[in-house]
Amino acid sequence: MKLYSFPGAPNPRRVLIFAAEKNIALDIINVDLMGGEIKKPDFLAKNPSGKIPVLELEDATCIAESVAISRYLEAFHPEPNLFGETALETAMIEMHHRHIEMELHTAIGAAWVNGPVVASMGIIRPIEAMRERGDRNARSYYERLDRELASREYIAGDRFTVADISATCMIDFAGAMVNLEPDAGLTHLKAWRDRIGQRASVIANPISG
Ligand SMILES: N[C@@H](CCC(=O)N[C@@H](CS)C(=O)NCC(=O)O)C(=O)O
Repeated sequence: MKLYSFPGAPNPRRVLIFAAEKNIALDIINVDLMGGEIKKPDFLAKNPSGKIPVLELEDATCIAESVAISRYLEAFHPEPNLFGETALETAMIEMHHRHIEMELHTAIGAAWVNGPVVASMGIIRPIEAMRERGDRNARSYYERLDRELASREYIAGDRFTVADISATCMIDFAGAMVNLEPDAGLTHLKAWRDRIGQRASVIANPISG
């Protein structure tokens, strides 16, 4: 299986860490993200959204969206389970994962696309009020996570799941590229990040690529 990726990009990194947890070997193809390769017809035929990651199967079927790819991998490699075992656990992981994606990822994404790095690429016109709101919402979500992680070890409960992968990839990206490193005073969030950072799957797939 081929994975279209880019070193350090947060969404492909979610899949790389997920696959590493399950010891799944992927054939990594790094696209020319800056050169606009993923907006050209050849790549749009693989993913009409023009984004990575994309998983290409042996028969050339392409799966986009990091969660869809991860679910596919989990179906074929169920161990270790990362999406939930029982009905209740699956629902709880899904709930926390959706909160991370729809609230934290959205906030960091707004701060990123309206921030100085994207502005310097001249791709879109930044809106400062959107950057400020994304920044505020991300920091407020960090505080929420810090409160939640005071009473449990992982994002969705007492074990490592896909929700931890999505959260760590986005927070690492926010710290490295969006000037949104969590405050050092958020000690429960920091302890969680240190815990996640010790995993072999995360060490093997650093944010810097
Ligand atoms: N919801 C998608 C997001 C994919 C995404 O935004 N990927 C980024 C790289 S981390 C990308 O391709 N950006 C290029 C662009 O949007 O033009 C997923 O989870 O896979």
